[in-house]
Amino acid sequence: MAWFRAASGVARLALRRNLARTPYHVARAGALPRFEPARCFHSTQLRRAAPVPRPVPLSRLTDSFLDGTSSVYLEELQRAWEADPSSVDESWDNFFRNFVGQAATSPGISGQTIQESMRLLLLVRAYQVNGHMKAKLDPLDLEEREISDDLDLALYGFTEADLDREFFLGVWRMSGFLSENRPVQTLRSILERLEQAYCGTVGYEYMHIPNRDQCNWLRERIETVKPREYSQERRQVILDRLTWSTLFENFLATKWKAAKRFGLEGGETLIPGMKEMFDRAADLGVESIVIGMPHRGRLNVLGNVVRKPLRQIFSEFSGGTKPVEEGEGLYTGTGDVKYHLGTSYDRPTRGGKMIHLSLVANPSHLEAVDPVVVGKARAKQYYSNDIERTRNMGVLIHGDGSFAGQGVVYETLHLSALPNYTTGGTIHIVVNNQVAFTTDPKCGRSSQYCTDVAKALSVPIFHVNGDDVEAVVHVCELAAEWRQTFHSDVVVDVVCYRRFGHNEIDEPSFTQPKMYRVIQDHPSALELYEKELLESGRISKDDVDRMRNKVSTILEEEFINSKDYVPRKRDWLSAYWAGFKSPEQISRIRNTGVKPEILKRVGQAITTLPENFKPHRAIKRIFQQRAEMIETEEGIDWALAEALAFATLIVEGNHVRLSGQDVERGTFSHRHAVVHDQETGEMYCPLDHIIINQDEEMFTVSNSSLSEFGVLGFELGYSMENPNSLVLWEAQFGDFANGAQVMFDQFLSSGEAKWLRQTGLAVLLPHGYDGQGPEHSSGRVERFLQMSDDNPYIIPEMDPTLRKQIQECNWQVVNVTTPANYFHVLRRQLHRDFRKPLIVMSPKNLLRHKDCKSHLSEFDDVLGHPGFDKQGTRFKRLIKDRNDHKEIEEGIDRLILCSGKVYYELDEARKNTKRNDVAICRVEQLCPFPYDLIQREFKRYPNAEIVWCQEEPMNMGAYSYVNARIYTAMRAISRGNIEDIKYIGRAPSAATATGFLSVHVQEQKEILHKAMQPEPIGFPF
Ligand SMILES: Cc1ncc(C[n+]2csc(CCOP(=O)(O)OP(=O)(O)O)c2C)c(N)n1
Ligand SMILES: [Mg+2]
Repeated sequence: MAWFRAASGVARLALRRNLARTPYHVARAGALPRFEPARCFHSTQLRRAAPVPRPVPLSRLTDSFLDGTSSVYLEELQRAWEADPSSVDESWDNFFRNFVGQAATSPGISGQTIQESMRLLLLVRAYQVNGHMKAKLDPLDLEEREISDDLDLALYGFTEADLDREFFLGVWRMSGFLSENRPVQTLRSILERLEQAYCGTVGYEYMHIPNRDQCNWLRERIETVKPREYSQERRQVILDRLTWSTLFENFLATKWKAAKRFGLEGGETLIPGMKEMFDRAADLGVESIVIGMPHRGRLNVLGNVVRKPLRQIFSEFSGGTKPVEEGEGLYTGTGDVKYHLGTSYDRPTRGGKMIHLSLVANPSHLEAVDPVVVGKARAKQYYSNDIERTRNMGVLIHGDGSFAGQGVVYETLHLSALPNYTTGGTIHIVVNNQVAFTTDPKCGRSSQYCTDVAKALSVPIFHVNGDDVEAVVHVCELAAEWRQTFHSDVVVDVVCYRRFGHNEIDEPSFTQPKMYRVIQDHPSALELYEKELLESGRISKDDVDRMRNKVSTILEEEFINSKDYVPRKRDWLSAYWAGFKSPEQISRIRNTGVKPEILKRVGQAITTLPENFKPHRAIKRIFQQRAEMIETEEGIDWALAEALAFATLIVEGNHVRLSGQDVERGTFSHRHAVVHDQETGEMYCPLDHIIINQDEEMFTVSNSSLSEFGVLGFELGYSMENPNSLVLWEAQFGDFANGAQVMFDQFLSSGEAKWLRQTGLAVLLPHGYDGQGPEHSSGRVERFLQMSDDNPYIIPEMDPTLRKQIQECNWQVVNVTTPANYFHVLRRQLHRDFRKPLIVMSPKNLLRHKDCKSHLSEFDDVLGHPGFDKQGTRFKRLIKDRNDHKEIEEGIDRLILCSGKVYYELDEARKNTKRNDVAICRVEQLCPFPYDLIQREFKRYPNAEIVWCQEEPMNMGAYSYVNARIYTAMRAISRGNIEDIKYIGRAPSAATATGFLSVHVQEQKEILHKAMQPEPIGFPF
């Protein structure tokens, strides 16, 4: 056991280091020591003696000192091995085979001691884990990093005398360096190999990945015997691509000296890297790539990677012309700055294939586009039946500051392996220019690398020196290979610099004087590569000049052509959207009623559970009740109405996808879209079984991760791909939706106006005052209404045959009160020739309210059935009073307009007070405002005082929005002025609701009391 005592000391030391190591912080004091194996023995590398190991609790040891997984001592392992050699890991089997029986200090089989063997192995592992710390990543050579002790030879007890000794490294169940089965190597050559593999211009971080096969796959590619070598032909292509990237920026800089373009200078190798990544991905089966990226280098990517015509880019840069559509109007939205626009093109790859690239339009809000890209990629996979997820992928470009700082990055990363959100891996490229606007990394993040957030996932991170274009190309290709092999995310961190200010007008020396002194004299990556190729004789000066001239000439030509460039084709409808209408083309209003026999048939399908299925008793009862509702056609509740909407849309061939926190059961335990067998745990989703051989994903309902920003963004991206889908995101409570505020502000409310991209995404926000306190009462309808762009003082064309009111508005905001109306508003989303976001203030206590029920005849399209009017059965924008009032009711003294569940309380109060002279109308669609129907009701009750009643505080709810519009409606028919609109509701408040139930009850009572008070209501309340 002498060997054991010696070896275990070293093993413990190593394990302690690996387990207890805290993240390194960049120490910016001393210069980065350069490792040169021959000299280092006399300098920094052997300064310290090996520290005395401290005991480690058993619980902190892991299973194998190589894989970092051991919980037993070597002694125990040896006993087990002696009893049965196959009972231990092959690595230990090898170890014991070679060393057991030898004295700890006596030379081993190949002339080395047991301790030395152990130490060597630990040294190799140290490089695998921490080699990246010593990699030469910073092109400016300014970053000062503390190199891990683990890479210090002295720690392992070696001296200069050992350098030329030969050592045995063993055969291990590990690919790469340790598997070559070259029995002996000198310590010098071992070190050289380690330095070459791990400390060159690429730093590999992968040892946090717990999967041995994946680590081995990487080791095979990292620990190669031969250094990377590109053919002459590949080098020419790389040089050509780098020339394009560099001269493109130079060209823009000379033509538009004072324009902001957020140039890529200092990070130009991104372009050859991306192109080579895409070529490799195409070779491996990728046909379509969805790209998301921020401002930096976007024009370069558009021109050189996506291949948007240069003349178009230049034309837009010169101020741009608004697009013209032949034979149609001039709908162009409000537009956006040039570096935010999206586009898509097919580009040929080096391997002779075609690849479709779409760059998603994005706002200034950094990283907000991330989940949108991933959602769009997922939708592409669904529509192209890409079951393996190898034909469509997402690529996200990030900045170093934003990748580390923006929470949505983490939220997006966490979607990556969820069954209903995965895309089989997103490739992330960080353009790490080591500064964020004016902020240094040390002030911008607490982690060592800006990419550390990605270590939450088991994915590799490749840090690469952005000045070494071949290294950038190499890791970009490796990333594509990883993604296509393991179907998971991967990160490429291109460490570069920013040659100029944050934008071209900024002065960077105000804040980073030292850095910019170095940058001033630093040659570009193109100059470095040209020099390298010239010096090695791989290319001639003539070749270089010819390449540069060719690019400059084309840029000039395209610039001249840009002056006459007239954009013709509206660049906003992808193939699936052909025939959809812009806001200026009228879209006929359609019925949303469904044939009674279809309703019955799907109704049965969605209320039936398989025979042998054993649901929870309560669920069984719910499904029985639902079946009865279909059978008797009476009492259809909210959940069944929703399921009927989904089912009928699916029968019509549409895709339905509902996602959000706990949506399968439903926050309020009402939906039960997925039921669980109480014995087997098996799950059954009735909506998956409506049509024969229904594709499992055609109806998707999925509990999401606990994120709003990320998940809403994902669904938004998903919804943009194909119009024949109803995509819904439901918040747990509407109150939480503001965690996704950027999505609402930047994408949902304004995306169409800025980028001419439509979406029919429906957002369900549980809303209503029922005493649950300030964070469980309000979906903040006021915010959505404030963002609505319909003019409060202009009544648009309301004639049903000419009406484009919804098309012209940025979205629809509804607060629906009956199951049938909910059914119709959901179906309406698809039964039209355009798409608009739908914000639904959805109910909580109406889900089980005795009066909140609909008859099946309200869902159908039968003449004479309730809801069927001249134009058929449709969503009711306004529900007139429950009483069957005639066209003119002179005896009504008060007309209460309200929206949402307060209607039922008002109706109840009216019954209790027997106020038959009060009429109550429900404004189901708040935005755009139903002027025609409101005016119809005003005319019906010529003598009534007009009251807006809401349960929200005055500064919230719909009051501010409806007030101006009610006034506009009144004024147009000479019905009064603003002072004739009375308010009933809570007083203004900072919090959305009281936290005291008793106060809530009292407030609610007062609202109802006031609504029914006999005396007139004063102005304003
Ligand atoms: C969410 C968000 N917050 C703040 C800003 C303002 N802003 C614009 S660029 C920038 C710095 C970005 O740094 P980095 O991510 O490193 O990208 P770089 O500009 O260096 O390429 C900031 C803070 C923004 N655009 N988005
Ligand atoms: Mg930066």
